[in-house]
Amino acid sequence: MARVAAIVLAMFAAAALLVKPAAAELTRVEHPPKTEGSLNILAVGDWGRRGQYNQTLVAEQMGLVGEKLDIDFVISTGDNIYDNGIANTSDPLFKECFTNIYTAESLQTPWYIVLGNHDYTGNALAQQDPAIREVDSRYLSIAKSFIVNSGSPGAGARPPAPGREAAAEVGRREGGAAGEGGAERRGGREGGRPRRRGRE
Ligand SMILES: *[C@@H]1O[C@H](CO)[C@@H](O)[C@H](O)[C@H]1NC(C)=O
Ligand SMILES: CC(=O)N[C@H]1CO[C@H](CO)[C@@H](O)[C@@H]1O
Repeated sequence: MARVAAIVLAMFAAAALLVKPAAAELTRVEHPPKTEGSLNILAVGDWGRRGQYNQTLVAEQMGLVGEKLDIDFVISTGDNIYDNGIANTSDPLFKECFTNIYTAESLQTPWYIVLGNHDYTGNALAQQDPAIREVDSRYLSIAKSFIVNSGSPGAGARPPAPGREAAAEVGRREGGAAGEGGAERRGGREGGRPRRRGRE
């Protein structure tokens, strides 16, 4: 038993070594939990476009659930703007697919956003340009991969209980032309391979 435990521990230690250096290089943003230590989030991806493909219906439900759960932020896992992302930070598609759709009160929180292949086939850097936040301040596509750290107590927040450190890592899912590949370095969750799927 002890030997098994030791081996398991060694494996965890090895895994920690693999993960740590790469994690240290990633951009971090701090998002403290609520004062009692809780954190509620919504995650969404493959949004739709201009409200079509049920995007508006999903947005309305997100608004209701978001209110019920008193969400702290939203995570978007990519394929935000179909078909080919946006062309520049003043591309009207941005408002048509984001600002004008996710209008519910509860969704007026930070959105931590990574890009999908449909975003990369457009001007990926436009979605990560700070100028996009002048169009809509919620849109936090900070880097290709980044860490949203909700583990540290912020102003007014008390330290989270052990095991409550919710370091939600938002990693780029897609390999691709624009990638320097934070996710791949962290153990290749998607092996840098584009997901196989159709146009949606
Ligand atoms: C931004 O992209 C839109 C949509 O393609 C285009 O109509 C507009 O001319 C572009 N604006 C600039 C400043 O390049
Ligand atoms: C209720 C509703 O609008 N459903 C639509 C969801 O999107 C598909 C197309 O992807 C439409 O066919 C449905 O009418």
